[in-house]
This record gives sequence, C-alpha cells and structure tokens, in this order.
Amino acid sequence: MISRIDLRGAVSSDAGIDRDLLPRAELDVEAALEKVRPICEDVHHRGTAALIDYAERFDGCVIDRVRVAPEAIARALDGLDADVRAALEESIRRARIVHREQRRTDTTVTVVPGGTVTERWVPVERVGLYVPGGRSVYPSSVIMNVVPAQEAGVGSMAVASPPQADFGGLPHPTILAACALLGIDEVYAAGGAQAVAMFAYGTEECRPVNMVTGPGNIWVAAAKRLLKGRIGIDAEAGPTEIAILADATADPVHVAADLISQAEHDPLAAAVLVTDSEDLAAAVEAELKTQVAATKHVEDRIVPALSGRQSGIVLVDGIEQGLAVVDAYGAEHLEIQTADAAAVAARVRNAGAVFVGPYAPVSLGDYCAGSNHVLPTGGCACHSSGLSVQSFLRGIHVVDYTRDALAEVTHHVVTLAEAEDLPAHGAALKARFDWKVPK
Ligand code: HSO
Ligand code: ZN
Repeated sequence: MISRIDLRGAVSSDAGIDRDLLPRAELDVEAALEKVRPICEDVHHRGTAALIDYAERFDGCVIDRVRVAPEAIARALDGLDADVRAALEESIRRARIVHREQRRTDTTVTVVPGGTVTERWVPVERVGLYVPGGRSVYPSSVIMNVVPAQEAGVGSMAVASPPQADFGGLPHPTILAACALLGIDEVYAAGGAQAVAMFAYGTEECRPVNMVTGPGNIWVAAAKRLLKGRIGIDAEAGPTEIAILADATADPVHVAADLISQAEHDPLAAAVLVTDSEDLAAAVEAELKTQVAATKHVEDRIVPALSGRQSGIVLVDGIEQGLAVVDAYGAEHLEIQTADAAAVAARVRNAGAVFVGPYAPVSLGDYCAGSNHVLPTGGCACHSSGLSVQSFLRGIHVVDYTRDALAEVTHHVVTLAEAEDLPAHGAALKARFDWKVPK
C-alpha cells in the first residue's frame, strides 16, 4: 500500500538531499486563480446578493441573510454534547497557556545618547477567519486560529464557514458552538473563494478585515493568493503531512497509527516514514495493513493517501542521513521516534512542529498539546512558522532623536545620500541646522 524509496548509499549525510527524490503532493493553486477571479469580483460589486447566489449554487442552500443570528449561535452551544464541550474547553485552556507566553513586549534601544528606536508591537485591527465545512468540520481549527489572535489583542474577529444544507443553511453547529465558547459572535454563512472576497472587500453585512487566516480547499487558497496585499494572509495551507524519523527502537504499532492518523484527513495527505531499520519498515508495512482495515475513511482517504506518490517509506543509512532527509523534506509535522529522541529533535532545522518520543503523537498536537496546529505545509517550513501570536502583530519602529543626536550623524547621512545621488535626502537634515537653500 505504501511505496519504498531507498536512499541508502545514494547520498552522504552531509551532502544534502535532493528534495525531488522525496515524496510530495502537488497542488496547482495557480490554475484555480482564473476560476476564482470572477467570483471575487462579483462579491466586490454585488456584496451580499452575490454571496446569497453562491450559497445556492455551490452549497445548495437558499438563505436570505449571510450573517448568522446570535440566537442561532446560542442554540448551537446549548445543543453541544457535554463531552465535546469539555474537550473543546480543555483544548482552549491549554492553547491559551502556550500562546499567552508568546506575547511580545515593546523594546526601546538607546542607539546613541538622545537617539532611541522603540519597537512597538501592535495587533492587527480586524481579522477574518475562514473555517471549512463539508469533509472537514474542525472546531479545533477555530480554536487554533482564534486563540493566538485573541492573545495578540486583535480587537475584532469574524468567522466565515459554508452554509450547510443539513443545518438550514447555517454553518455546522459544532463550528458555531466553538465560536460561542471563544466569545466570537460575528459569524457568516459563506464558504470558498466568495467568503475570502467578503472579508477582503466587505459587504453590506460584513466590514472588511485586514487579515484572513484559516485553512481551506484549493479555491480558498487561490482567493487568498489573489487578494493578498489588500489583505494579509497566514499561509496557503496545503494537504496535511506527517513525517516520522524512527530507528529500530520505535514501536511499529505507534508509527503505523500515527501515519494513518494524518492520512485520515485527505486523499492528498502525505505520510512519510524515514528509517534506517529494514525490520521497522517491514513491521510498519504489516501494521498498516492491519490497522487500516480496522479504521474508518479507508477507501476515500487513507488508502489513496498512503499509496499516493506523496507518501512513502524512505530507507536511509543512519539517523544522520535521516536528519538530512527530514530537513530537506521540511514536514508540517515531524515525529522523532529514536533512541535519545530529544537530542535528535534538537538538531532538526526544518519542520512546522516536532513531536518528541513515543508519547507525543501528532494527534495530541492537533487537539490538546497547547501548541498550534496551523503549520506550514509543502516544504514551507524551511522559511515559515506556524500560526502564533506573532502572526497577528506588527512591529512598528518609533524613531526619536534629539537635535544633538541628529547633528552628530548628519554628515554620514549626507554622504550616503550623495553616494546614492539623492541630495534632497541630505538636504532634509541640513535644513534643520545652519543651512541656506543654495542659490
Ligand atoms: N492535522 C491537521 C489539523 C487537524 N487535525 C484538525 C484534526 N483536526 C493539520 O495540522
Ligand atoms: Zn490532524
């Protein structure tokens, strides 16, 4: 079901790994751009009327308003299963513990006597969070987006999620209930590219936002790419990925279960085992067969995900080479299941999140570790981080110099301005001192 890629002897551990040798899903967001452009334009020009039309066309729902009434949100919370409520509350509590610590404090540096630069951290004013419907109804993702924004001090947050025919044209009730638990009362029944356009341009019902975050399908990713600049975005989330670096000490039952756990998301999800142990590889292959047969979502998601070219078991010469492979791959989630896992984990350079040892499976991070589960996919971990309080803050440099401090550095500024053939830059300083406009 899962293919093998044998890199043993192919590359030395310090020579680097060619990323093209490694399995990876391809997502052609560019091709979707032309399809979403007219939809976004339409929402720009017709606002709510366009959203109501798309709700019927794409979601099969006849609705007469897009903003969800407060009573509907309250009703969803009342109807929430008590165990689910307790689990969501615990997830929120742990996420708050971690994200609260990420808050940055302003710093003031005295560069020279009388000259200071302060870095002031200011939250984004208004954020729109997109929450998918359909196959992936994830209240946990509402938590992972809302908690860092709230801890950053974002003043205004709105949520959009597709209208569901089974729920009278409202977003899924668990999503509404999660919003209620988080204190979000501005929710819209809008999905896909049209929801991103609603946030970016605003409508009669929805004030435009400064930034849109949250996962979504290819249409949502394309709309984010199209409207980026007008709005800030978090990332274009691709299909989920798990990589596991394991040696002969790993338990094949855990390894197989964890690979399946992320394959369960999507037929394009990637599950990659990197190991130096033939025995472990064989045991995991056998375990996968047994465990897959006993789970849900087998034919539609897990089998295509595990057997797709984005997944595989990569055989390496040792953990050194294994580290080079997982760094080249830059997985969204990376588990280290080796002897002395903490020491190996400390050497990882590229991963969205690292899960250390046998008792930190990715599923823990998905829900209740306290860490964030919105993480870079598609190799973006080599330049980007997951969602955090920092994602919702802007650092503003505040420059404050006295007359003396400015006088002291004027000749350097003037010299650099002249070297760049920008004499008016230098003149802006000279004008403050004993200087006359040249005749
Ligand atoms: N593993 C997904 C997040 C998720 N898992 C939501 C369960 N629900 C991407 O990190
Ligand atoms: Zn997951």
